[in-house]
Amino acid sequence: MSKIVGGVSLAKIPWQERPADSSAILWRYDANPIIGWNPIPDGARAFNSAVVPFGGGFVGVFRIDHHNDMPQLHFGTSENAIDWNIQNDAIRFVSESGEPMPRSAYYYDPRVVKIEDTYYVTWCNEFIGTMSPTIGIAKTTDFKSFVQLENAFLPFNRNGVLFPRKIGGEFVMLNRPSDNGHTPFGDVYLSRSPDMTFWGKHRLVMKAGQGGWWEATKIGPGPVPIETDEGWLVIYHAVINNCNGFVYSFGSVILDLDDPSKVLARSSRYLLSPEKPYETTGFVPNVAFPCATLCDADTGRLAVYYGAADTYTALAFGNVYEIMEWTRANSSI
Ligand code: BMA
Repeated sequence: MSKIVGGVSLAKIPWQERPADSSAILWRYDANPIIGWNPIPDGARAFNSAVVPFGGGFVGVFRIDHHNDMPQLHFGTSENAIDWNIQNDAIRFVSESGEPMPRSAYYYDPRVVKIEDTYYVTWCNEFIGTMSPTIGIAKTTDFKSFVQLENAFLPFNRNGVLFPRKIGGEFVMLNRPSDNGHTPFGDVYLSRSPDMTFWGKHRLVMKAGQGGWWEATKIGPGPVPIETDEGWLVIYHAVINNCNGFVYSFGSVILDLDDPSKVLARSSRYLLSPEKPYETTGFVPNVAFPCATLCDADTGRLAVYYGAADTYTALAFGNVYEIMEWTRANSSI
């Protein structure tokens, strides 16, 4: 049995037991969605967002699409990680010297990770002046001041997901090179940096389609990897293109601890795929897009935060140990 490494005890994790009549490996919160339409005066939809434990409670960086459909990042707080108090004003990033940074046209799909004593936010950022996506990075220690660093990559890239510790003395980021618009392809790569500024030593981690049609069109890293003594557990999103367009599900992969460009096991089936009305109906139907987890290292309990239909924020529950076992038992490699 695997063991979570470097995690935190999180007795306050949102939790529901698996329904008695279910054998699902991930099961949905029965009060989903936890955030609905028009969550703040300036914003229409909050989804694909990131939450972390902080200061005895929880904080989040939320993707909120405004009434012009342009996404911004908003800070929020919660006592229970279910009921969120989200600020109406978008996060204003500052430079290392405290000056306001130039505004990008869009900011979306944030991830938040704690590395040593600093929290890093990564997101899909406009490479200013190009309307093309790259990975933005900011750091904070107090969630009041967010210091924006250099973009990680040239266009085009989406889904920058940092590992929660340095590996071999370097920061490591999963990412998904792409093109502009509704990219019809995508594989997962890994890049390393000695200083969170210069990124290189790029490696292919995995290509779309290995496990079947559900992930045939494109894949991308989801929440921050979870360290266990048997490898990094990574939840990834995966897309099929059918007669009605893209359908976004998510699956799991286990990466080597010392060299996470090596895949040890990869699910040949999805963990969760759009089924419920809040997943199949909304601004973009048929999207389940995970960007964060909370994990209790004592029990392995896992709460997965995912955007539903590019409209809602939803929660699903599972157990890290079960998902590790299930990934290996259903591996496509
Ligand atoms: C992707 C991203 C996600 C979004 C998904 C479905 O390309 O833009 O933010 O959830 O498409 O629209």
